[in-house]
Amino acid sequence: MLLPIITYPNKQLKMRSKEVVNFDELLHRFLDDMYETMISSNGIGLAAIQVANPIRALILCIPDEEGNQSKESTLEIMNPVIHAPQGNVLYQEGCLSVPGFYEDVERYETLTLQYQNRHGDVCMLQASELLAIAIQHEIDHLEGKLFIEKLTYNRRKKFEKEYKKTLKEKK
Ligand code: Y12
Ligand code: CO
Repeated sequence: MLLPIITYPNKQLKMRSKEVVNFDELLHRFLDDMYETMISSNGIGLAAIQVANPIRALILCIPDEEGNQSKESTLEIMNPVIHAPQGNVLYQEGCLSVPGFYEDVERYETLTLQYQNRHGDVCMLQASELLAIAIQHEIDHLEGKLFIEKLTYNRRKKFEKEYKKTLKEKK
C-alpha cells in the first residue's frame, strides 16, 4: 500500500520519534509499505516519520550498478545508534519531504551503525560513501531534523527564497 509522504513545513517532521518495541506483523507490513512508497517516489531512503508514523524506523536502498533497488537489498533499520563516526564529507542531498530542493550538506565520512532488524535482532554495519551519508540523513529525521537545518546561513536563505517561489507558483 502506498503511504502519503508529508512535506515541509508540516510540523510532524519536527517530532522526535519513539523507540520501536514491537517487532510484529504490523511492523513488517508497515516496512513493506514504506518500501513500496519509497520506490514509487524514486527515493533511496525513507524514515517512518515522513509517512506520519513517529517510530524509530527507516529504510535505505542504494541502487546497484544497474540502478536496481531490490527489496532483498533494502536495509530495514530500527532503533539505530551511530558509533565511531570519522572524517567529513560534503554531498548534495535531497529529501522526499523537501521535494525539488538539493543542497550540499557536511556529514561524517564513515561510521559504524548498531540497529535492530525487522525481527528485533541486534545488527552492526560498517558504512561509507552514500550509505553513510544517507544513514545520517535518515537518523536526523528520527530526531525531527531536516537537512535544510544543517545548511549555512546563505544556503538556507536560498532555500527560503526557492520555497516561497514554489508557493507563489502553486497559487
Ligand atoms: C543524500 C542523502 C540522503 C538521501 C536519502 C534520502 N533522499 C531521497 O531518497 C530523495 C529522493 C528524492 C526524489 C525525488 O524525485 C525524483 O527525483 C523523481 C525528488 O524530486 C522531487 O520530488 C521533485 C527529490 C528527492 C539521498 C541523498
Ligand atoms: Co529526508
